[in-house]
Amino acid sequence: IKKYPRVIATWDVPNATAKAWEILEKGGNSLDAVEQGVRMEEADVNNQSVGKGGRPDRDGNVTLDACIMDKDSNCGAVVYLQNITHAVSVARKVMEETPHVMLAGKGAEQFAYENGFKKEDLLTEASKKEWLEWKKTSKYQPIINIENHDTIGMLALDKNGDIAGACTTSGMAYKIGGRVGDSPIIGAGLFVDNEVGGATATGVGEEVVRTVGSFLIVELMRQGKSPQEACEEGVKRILARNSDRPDFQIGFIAMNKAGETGGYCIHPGFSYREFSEEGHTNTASESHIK
Ligand code: SD4
Repeated sequence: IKKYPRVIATWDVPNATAKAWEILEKGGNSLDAVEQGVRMEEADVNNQSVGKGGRPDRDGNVTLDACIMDKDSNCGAVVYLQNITHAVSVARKVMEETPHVMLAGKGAEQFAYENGFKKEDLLTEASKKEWLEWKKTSKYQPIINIENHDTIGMLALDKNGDIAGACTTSGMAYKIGGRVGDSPIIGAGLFVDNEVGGATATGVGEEVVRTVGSFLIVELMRQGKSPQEACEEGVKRILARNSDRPDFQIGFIAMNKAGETGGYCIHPGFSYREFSEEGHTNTASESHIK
């Protein structure tokens, strides 16, 4: 059995990994696979952590963060993007059509319209209803694995063994307006290096930004750690500056150039999807707290 092509993604996202696999299986490249893969979640209004249907900030605005990175270390990102479902595709446009890496807010939105993206209302009735309910107490307290579940980070190795990654999210529910997390930050929420492999993160983004989590994991793999060992070390680095039993969740996944994968998280409940010649699997991640 060949170790690649292969795709791996955070959380149980079978539609997204199946889409990416469809592209990889036909001989498509890893960049198209991750973009098309995560778009499935962006379009899915039932995923309330990504794209359309995402939970809003505390003022009721849905604001998206996303990034993408290819085998040549080209990268693109958008932060605080409103009214556009496919943030990852805007990020890809930033990567391919501009001399920049990151566009924010109004500028990113304007750039998206200029590139043919259409304006959409991203706040669904379901997410609006939950937000109005939340407003009654307005207590900002992320609930482990529940409230902020399902940000998608995806890594793909194509038939040539080239890696790409993408990460997209509506961020922490009911965040302060303007808040940006780890997901669109290259090195934090996502990092790939075609000599080594890639890593991506989910959970409380502030902790991932502080430790430059995905970059750290790729560097640890460069030094010889397996994807599993590197993810464990990434979580340990976060625990070192918190309590040993923090009340927030972080989940990392990683894949190296040989197609070996791993995942690790703080609390039980995190899982990751993989699709390869070996089949389509959902793996319950090992966790620091049992
Ligand atoms: C963030 N890391 O904005 C994201 C949230 C997340 O599943 O991963 N949700 O901090």
